[in-house]
Amino acid sequence: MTRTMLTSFVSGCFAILVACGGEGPVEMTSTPAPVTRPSPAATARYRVTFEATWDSTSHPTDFPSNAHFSGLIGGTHRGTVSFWQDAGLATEGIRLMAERGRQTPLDIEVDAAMRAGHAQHLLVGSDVPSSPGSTSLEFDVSVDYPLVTLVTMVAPSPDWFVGVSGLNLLESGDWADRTVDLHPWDAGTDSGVSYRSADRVTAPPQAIHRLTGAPVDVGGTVPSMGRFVFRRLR
Ligand SMILES: [Ca+2]
Repeated sequence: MTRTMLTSFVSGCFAILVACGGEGPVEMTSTPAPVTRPSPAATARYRVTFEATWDSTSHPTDFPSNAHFSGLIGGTHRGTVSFWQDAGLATEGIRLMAERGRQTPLDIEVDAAMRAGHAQHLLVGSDVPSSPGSTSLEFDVSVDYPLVTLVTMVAPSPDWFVGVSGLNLLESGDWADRTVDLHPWDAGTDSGVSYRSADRVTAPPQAIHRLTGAPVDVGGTVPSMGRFVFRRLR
């Protein structure tokens, strides 16, 4: 093979490679492997269990004798709405959930989102009257509304809460089981510094932020106060 022939041969191969790459499977003679992309069921049913682990061992500083969590409240929704987020200001519903453990008016905010087409189901669960303890709640989700927001007040506390915001139960194209460790948030509406601090309105309100330092930290890190375990039932 002369140099010219070799160059021509290599150039031809290169041209074929480019052509094959550019035209895709049209020229392929073997049967292409099917693309395995799970197609999620249109709806799924879940049970979420709130496993509250907050106790005098996990958070020894000033642990209150009546430690508990308020009734779960939240909703299933799509990405066009958020009921709370890191660095955002608390709505009245989030404020009263975090300060008083109330499910209203956060439920009204979810209802409004449902009427506007942003949310699908209101989630209302029971409390954990004494921590450690647990409670669970069943709910439906759909491919159009695969996100879950669910919160509960750390009680007693000024304005501290745990929960998730817009947790996506669709993972890699299918309904997934999820376990989420819950670290406390500060709603930014009450400036109390300990579990039993008297009410002290934060004016102007601060953004929602991670709660750090005493009394919830242990040696500078804040252990989780529990977890949400999401299990698909069907
Ligand atoms: Ca606060």
